[in-house]
Amino acid sequence: MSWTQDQSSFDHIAGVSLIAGNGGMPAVRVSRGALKGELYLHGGHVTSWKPPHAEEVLFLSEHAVWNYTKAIRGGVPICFPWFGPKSDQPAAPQHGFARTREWTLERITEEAGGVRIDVSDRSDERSREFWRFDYALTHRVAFGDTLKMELVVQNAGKEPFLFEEAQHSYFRIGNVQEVAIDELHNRYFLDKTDGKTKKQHGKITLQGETDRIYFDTADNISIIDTVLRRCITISRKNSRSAVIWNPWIEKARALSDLGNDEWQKMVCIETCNIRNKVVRLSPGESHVMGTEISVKSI
Ligand code: TA6
Repeated sequence: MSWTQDQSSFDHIAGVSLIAGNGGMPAVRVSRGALKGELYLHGGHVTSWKPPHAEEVLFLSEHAVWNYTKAIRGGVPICFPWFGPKSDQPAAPQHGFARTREWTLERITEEAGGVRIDVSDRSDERSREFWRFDYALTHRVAFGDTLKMELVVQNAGKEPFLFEEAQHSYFRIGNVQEVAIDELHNRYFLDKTDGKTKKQHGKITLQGETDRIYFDTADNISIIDTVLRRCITISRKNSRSAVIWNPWIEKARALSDLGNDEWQKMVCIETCNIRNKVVRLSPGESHVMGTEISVKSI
């Protein structure tokens, strides 16, 4: 377990505790009246956010695997430094290694009526087995009326590098066939379920397996959920691509850490910089990509 901050140094912050979470894995739990949240050091991974005025917003699989070998299925996995399979090394972990590394708790502070938790991960011999560059990652997560997550990537080495990144957020919804995704209509996307064909659609609803990369878009995205009677808005900062994913029936069956029917209750809307939007950093430079999630009743 890697804590750089002693529990006594944030004892004065009400409603925050370091816990042995599922599988005994270290996590930070926020419980302040009706505001709840959880962040695992495994992957620097947010698994839960319940704002004071609404029910849980993030989807978490009942079959998620709670050990150090696999990314947690649900919440907000972090994909870095590549997205999907690594093009020149098919045996390298899908979506990069950040989501299966053990991050360090840096600090916990009060922020605007909520709690901010900073966790970090730095390159080492194991990361260099797959990617030779030196990096420092920080995930700054503020649980409050909104959920604000900023992923800071710093080039800590002596040569420039290119990377892809994603906050691969899973949202909890009433029924995937009843939601509409707003503000991406008429944007171009690559359809990964159809040979990566370039397409464009009007109103977005999901009626089958969906795996789309939207490119050249910085728009905010909303999920209109008429079953749970709420609208989730995803505001993005420095993100020029987005992904929408739902595995549907067959692919869900093939995923051992997702229940056979759970695909109906989730949709991934991912804040990212991937494909033609890879980021280049010179030595010493940093890049911040962020997602702020808010919910209102409809
Ligand atoms: O973001 C969509 C995606 O890349 C899909 O193609 C799908 O495979 C998904 O991520 C989940 O990937 P994972 O490695 O977490 O099973």
